[in-house]
Amino acid sequence: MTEHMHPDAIRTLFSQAMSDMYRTEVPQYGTLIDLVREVNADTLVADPALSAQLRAAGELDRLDVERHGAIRLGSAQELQAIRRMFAVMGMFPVGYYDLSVAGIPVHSTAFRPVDETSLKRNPFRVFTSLLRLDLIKDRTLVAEAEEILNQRQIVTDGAFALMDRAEANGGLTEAEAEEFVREALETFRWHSDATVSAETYEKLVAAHRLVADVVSFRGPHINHLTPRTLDIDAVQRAMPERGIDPKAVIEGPPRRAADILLRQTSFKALQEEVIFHGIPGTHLARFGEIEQRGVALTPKGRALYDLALAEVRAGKSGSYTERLEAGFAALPDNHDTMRRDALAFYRYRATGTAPASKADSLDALIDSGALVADPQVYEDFLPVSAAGIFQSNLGSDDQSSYRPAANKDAFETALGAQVSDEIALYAATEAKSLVIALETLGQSHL
Ligand code: OOG
Ligand code: NI
Repeated sequence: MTEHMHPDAIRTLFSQAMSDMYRTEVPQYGTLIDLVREVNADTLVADPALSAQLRAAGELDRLDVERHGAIRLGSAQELQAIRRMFAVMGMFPVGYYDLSVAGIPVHSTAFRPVDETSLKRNPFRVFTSLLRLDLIKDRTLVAEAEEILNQRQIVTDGAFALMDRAEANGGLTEAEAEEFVREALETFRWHSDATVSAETYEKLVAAHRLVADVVSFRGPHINHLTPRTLDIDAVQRAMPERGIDPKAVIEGPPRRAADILLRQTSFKALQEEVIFHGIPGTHLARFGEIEQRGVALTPKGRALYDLALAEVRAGKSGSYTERLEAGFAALPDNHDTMRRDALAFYRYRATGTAPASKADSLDALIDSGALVADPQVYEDFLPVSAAGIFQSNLGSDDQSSYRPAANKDAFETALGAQVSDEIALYAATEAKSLVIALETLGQSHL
């Protein structure tokens, strides 16, 4: 019997290797990681209640390893190869994001762990976009782009061999896993030698900067890695002191007492030197980003979020921050109300103190302290925020808008699998945790 390394452990090896590689490729990322670690440590000291809550919910340990990355792919074959690669590390496609509404010719999913234990060990996720050449008008250029993409192989032979072996044997040994991570890393490495001429590159840029970014290189270089901070405003303020130039506004909800969903900000993409068939030039590619995560919202809560954000974005009076705060007034800023109004998802746990008699409501059990509802971290992404991040790192001249054309079916066909519904995952976690907690407390009648 050969021992297989747990996919969660392979994911941790991979996420660490990616972080080390990106630190050498983009030194500002290292600066940002250090800053986030300092701010998180300060926040936990200054807010013992938050610290205790995270520890009790089992979420403190994942904080230091937590990050997400993003890649952009050119074809269905590439997307399928990447799906198989991530599956070896326990990362599966969750959610569908249509970015065409924001003028970006891609649709996306997030590869991430899905079960609770795996999320607690290491929630590493990769926002993965597939280029939509069907939205590009210049069909001659599209044919040329497809031809170029057909000639590249983004996954090494060594990685393919180990993916075959993992699928056949149901896993990889530790030695195989280490080799697999080394091979997988090659897919996401930066290449400063483009595969196209300067002239072709300019034509691709004219179609859309994103087309050029996907088509002109040997592989889907990781374009950012994002650590999770507990205080994004503090990091945003401190960035300039460390020589980092952040984008002007933080995407997502305003600062709140009870964090919801996801707040994100990035530093501008670097102008990098690239050789186009022997001719030096530049390309805007890689950037840095930080995020603060809050509770996952139910469809009812999310509808309120979407409405508030739309109002804020349409509004003209006051500063963006003022409009944000006013616009979000309709979303109660405390977990108790959000839970009672079914606006957000929670995970229930029993504390040591079981009540002697039968409680007559869930709220009574919670008030007595026997039952605790921890907010479930939002593990996914937000399309409007993602569009803001894309735009800020592509250069703001790309504002073309496509006819909104979400096409989840086409995406799943290209993927060769269905994406999971993130809402169903949060709802299942909540329901399961409640059954177990009530059983533990002898309160299954509720
Ligand atoms: C992905 C941008 C989206 C996020 O955190 O929303 C993203 C990209 O630029 O490829 O990473
Ligand atoms: Ni990101």
